[in-house]
Amino acid sequence: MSVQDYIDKIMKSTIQSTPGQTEFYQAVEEVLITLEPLLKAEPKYDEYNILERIVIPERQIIFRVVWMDDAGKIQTNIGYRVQFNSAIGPYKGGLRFHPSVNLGIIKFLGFEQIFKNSLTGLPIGGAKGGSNFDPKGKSDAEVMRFCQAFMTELSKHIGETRDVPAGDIGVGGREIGYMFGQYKRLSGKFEGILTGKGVNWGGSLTRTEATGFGSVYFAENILNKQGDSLKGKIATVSGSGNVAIYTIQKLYDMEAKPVTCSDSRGMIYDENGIDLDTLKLIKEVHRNSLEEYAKIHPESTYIPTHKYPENTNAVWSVPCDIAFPSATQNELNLNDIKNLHKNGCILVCEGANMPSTPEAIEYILENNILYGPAKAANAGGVATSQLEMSQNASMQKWSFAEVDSKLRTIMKSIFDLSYETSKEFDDEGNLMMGANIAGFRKVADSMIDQGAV
Ligand code: NDP
Ligand code: 2IT
Repeated sequence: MSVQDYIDKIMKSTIQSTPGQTEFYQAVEEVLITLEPLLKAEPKYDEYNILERIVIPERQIIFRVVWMDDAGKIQTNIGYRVQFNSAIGPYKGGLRFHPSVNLGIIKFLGFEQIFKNSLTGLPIGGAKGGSNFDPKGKSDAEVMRFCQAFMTELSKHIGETRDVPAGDIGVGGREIGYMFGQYKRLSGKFEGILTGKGVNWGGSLTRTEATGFGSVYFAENILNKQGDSLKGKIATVSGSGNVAIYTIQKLYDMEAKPVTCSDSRGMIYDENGIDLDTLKLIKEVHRNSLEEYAKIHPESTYIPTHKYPENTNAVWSVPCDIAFPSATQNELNLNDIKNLHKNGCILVCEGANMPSTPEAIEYILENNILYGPAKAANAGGVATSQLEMSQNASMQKWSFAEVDSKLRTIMKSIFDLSYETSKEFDDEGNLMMGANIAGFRKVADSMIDQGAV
């Protein structure tokens, strides 16, 4: 069977056996297509049925989460944990709380996590979980009761050498705290079963900042290779959550100017550069809409989402040198990348998971726009989570500077590995191909070593 037929066969059986999981198919197809040169060079992956195995999670847990709201009414949500692949280490990956969450979304995230975690060079397998619970508009007490109910079931499936969840969209320090507290109450043990913990109770310094910082370090590596740097560059950033905020912060450290941010309701364009203190106050402290930013900075522009021109994201119509999609999947489409290209954007660096549509990626590659693919560019978060696990296991606490320096080294090594792998397969600089092949190869070879499991 030709490699193309092998890939088609896997896609077909995936769609047939797991109907309706659109985002999952998108993530699988992207990886399989880029693996083509490796599969041609190494027939052993076909012989050992690696593709057939790798697209099926080792285990998926789906459960009912029942909790009581402030009015005394019983509420119900669905909880998920997809333990995708443990070939190179215990399952590791975030939890997403957002009304859009379904099994297909958790599976796309879990599948990508396998290769991202492998790329970090650290011993962590791939997983993802979450719930269709919407933390927006809920009181702290409601969020706490939900988190406790969620952890009551999840606790049966995790452990510090088994599966270590963390944050993602809608899950930050507050949610990790409530879940950690509940795990401790149930088990009677103070264990590193989650990462992103508070720094007073087992968390690592720099974990909060790590994904955004890492994404900017990755962009700097890409530019350095071209003899360029971030200094003086104008950047557009989408999102205004954990990843976006610390992307913006690190861009200032690197003497670039971030001029946009966004949330689900709208976007801000501030030509003078986004005011980080105001952004943190609105989003981290008050959990409010970005509309508040324009009230504090009347010179900035606020555009509500419903006013975006048909099928475009207003953030990507702002002229920039570099774009950092850092909100959610499929937030940058073909129209958006054409707008960016027209306005002189030279690099797209993905802080979010799968933020660019397949058509946008095709356009990026065809037009030689520099590209930091998500699995590589946003791996700083999970890498630092593993540093948190290391500190927990050895009962140590490292300084901010020490963790930040390790993070920077890891991002450089992910860049180098992706770059060298792209060269090995005669497509120098195609980091998407390089990252996917490098991430896959280590996991696939480990699966072969471990036999029929
Ligand atoms: P947060 O919940 O902290 O922030 C998410 C941001 O994106 C918010 O501004 C939110 O707006 C916006 N957003 C979420 N969903 C949508 C949507 N459907 N449409 C428009 N805007 C939306 O999440 P993170 O910053 O942690 O995550 C952002 C991205 O980065 C995700 O793709 C995540 O998977 C990825 N990621 C996160 C890592 C981490 O360590 N946290 C690590 C690697 C990747 P609003 O405020 O209105 O909700
Ligand atoms: O997508 C991701 O890499 C994350 N949400 C972070 C996962 C982790 O375990 O820190």
